[in-house]
Amino acid sequence: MPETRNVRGPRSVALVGPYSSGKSCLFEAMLEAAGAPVKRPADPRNRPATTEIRVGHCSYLGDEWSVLDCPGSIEFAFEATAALTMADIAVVVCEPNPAKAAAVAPLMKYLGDEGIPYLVFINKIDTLDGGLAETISALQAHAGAPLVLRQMPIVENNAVAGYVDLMSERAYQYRKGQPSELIQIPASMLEEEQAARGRLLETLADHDDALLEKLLEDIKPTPEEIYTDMHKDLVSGAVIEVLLGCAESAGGVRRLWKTLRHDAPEAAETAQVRKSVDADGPALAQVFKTAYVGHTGKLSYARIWSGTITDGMTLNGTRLGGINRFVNGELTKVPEAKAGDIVALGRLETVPTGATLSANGNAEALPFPEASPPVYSLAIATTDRKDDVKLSAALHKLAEEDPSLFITQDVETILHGQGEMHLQATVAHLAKAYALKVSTHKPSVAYKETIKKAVHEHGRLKRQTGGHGQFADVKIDVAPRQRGEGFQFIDKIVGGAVPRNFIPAVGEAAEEATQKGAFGYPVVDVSVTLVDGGFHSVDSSDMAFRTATQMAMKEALAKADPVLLEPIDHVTISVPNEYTARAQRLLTGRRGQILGFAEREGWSGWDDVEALVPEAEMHDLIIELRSQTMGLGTFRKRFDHLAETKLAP
Ligand SMILES: Nc1nc2c(ncn2[C@@H]2O[C@H](COP(=O)(O)OP(=O)(O)O)[C@@H](O)[C@H]2O)c(=O)[nH]1
Ligand SMILES: [Mg+2]
Repeated sequence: MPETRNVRGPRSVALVGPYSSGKSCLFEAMLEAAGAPVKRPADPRNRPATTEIRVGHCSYLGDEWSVLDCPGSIEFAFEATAALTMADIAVVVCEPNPAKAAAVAPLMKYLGDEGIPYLVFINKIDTLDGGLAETISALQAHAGAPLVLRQMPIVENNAVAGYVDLMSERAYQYRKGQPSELIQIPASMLEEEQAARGRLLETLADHDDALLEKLLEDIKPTPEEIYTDMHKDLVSGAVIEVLLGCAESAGGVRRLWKTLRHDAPEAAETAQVRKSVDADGPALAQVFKTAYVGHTGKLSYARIWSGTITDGMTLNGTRLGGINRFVNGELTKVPEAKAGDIVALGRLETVPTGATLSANGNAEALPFPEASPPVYSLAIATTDRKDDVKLSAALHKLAEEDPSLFITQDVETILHGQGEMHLQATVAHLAKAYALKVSTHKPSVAYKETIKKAVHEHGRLKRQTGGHGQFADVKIDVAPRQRGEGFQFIDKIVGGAVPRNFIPAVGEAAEEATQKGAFGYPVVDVSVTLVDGGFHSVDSSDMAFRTATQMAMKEALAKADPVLLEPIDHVTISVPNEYTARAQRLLTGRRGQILGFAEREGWSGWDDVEALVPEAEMHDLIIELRSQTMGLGTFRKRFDHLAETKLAP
């Protein structure tokens, strides 16, 4: 049996993996197995998708843990990424179904790239149909290191009844909601068990010459040797340990706990290796989530990397108002928290998500993940205009809580996020937490217009109203410019046909007139040249020249062959290459002009497809892309140019 390591400080494990693989179920089973109180949903088979990190504190065999249940949906990936940044180890929860293996690819790549130790928990083992080999090899195709299957399922009457642990060579029978029972390895499995154990040892021997020598000389390694190798290789990312279980009936959950207990790095190790922080140093913490909770106010979820944080101390210039632990979904106040802990800190009003906290506020900022650029947008408006100020304040807080939400405020207020579900959850939260009635709609496209032909126009204002009249006369040439050149005003007056002091008013009025062209959209890329005009020594004024110019511009813009311009985006879709052709069809179906495709840099088996796509076709692109690529396709876009269009908006 492995010796108990002397663990310093509480550790943290993040449960991640594709949507519906059973993370939330496993979270509850783990807390329950650790004897912590757990709130289960009324109907566990119909639980709503997790959209926010859930934290649970517990202690297992004397070690303290924070378990982080992360959302699986790509639309809430930022929450999961933030949690992973804080965790000592990740458990990638997936299903024994090779067809679903690709869904784990981006996550495994992220974990590998970031050097976050992880193991794989193949959940729903009760649904195993046939062998595990296909699932393992499908997962292996996306993993950056060899997967080592540590357990073999024991199948009885076509159902998984338990497992053989290939490291201890012991067999266990699952007992619903109870610790598994030690049994004999079924005789029929012995041969297969030996072969599987051989594969496990060979993989470990790839990183341990002493073990390799023993294997070659047919000497049985000691259990301690194997456990030490597994721990070392898992922490360094050299191998990925694979466990099995059934979260629903708590099968394999204690085995998972014991593995975590043995193999997860200590908080101090994580601090040192991944954060370059000395765990014995002064108080240092990092905020990974911000939430505004009813009357409690602002809560900053933070992990403490070194030292001790006590209630009431000053962090980054703000006085701490409460340290809370997460017990059974409720907050419990504690006087202090020490290195390794994950707690919710109260009332750090000026502290944003991602901030590094220290007593003097001068600590070097620890890295924090950046949110993916938004892929879906919705315009939002209050149903009652007098709520506008309230909406704006609420949105500000929402954006602070959720760094993957972006807000722009121009003609419309637009929410930009990670998908339809993400923005729906945002709007639902807005309605609930801020009692705001809002409606959402598709954002309008920023059409522009321009002209195709140069025209000459004459504008003349002559008005006699009683004594003092108004007079101005302008002759302008209005001509198209190259796309992107913008507006230009040229003054060609010679001999004082229009006095100097009125000319700026003509220029300003000409530019103002481009705000609304023949189709009602802003006019871009035109030049206006003042060539001639006339004035009256008493009746002329800035005002009169403005009006005359406006009249001339209106006529000119209508006569100069106006055309509508639509914004075109440069779009790069990333997909596993089996979907490349589909992505291209999807783009051409949206009036996209394909520029080409190439291997996605750093992503084996993925392609980037580039195209120019009208913005008017972009609104629900992500929805269709995800539905056609098992949720894996993503894109990024940037404005490219304005193009003439005949489509009426
Ligand atoms: N058959 C089976 N179903 C499971 C198991 N674990 C979870 N589920 C079911 O899978 C669905 C999704 O579970 P959930 O924990 O919400 O998944 P999450 O999205 O990964 O958090 C629920 O209907 C669960 O009841 C398991 O071990 N076996
Ligand atoms: Mg969940």
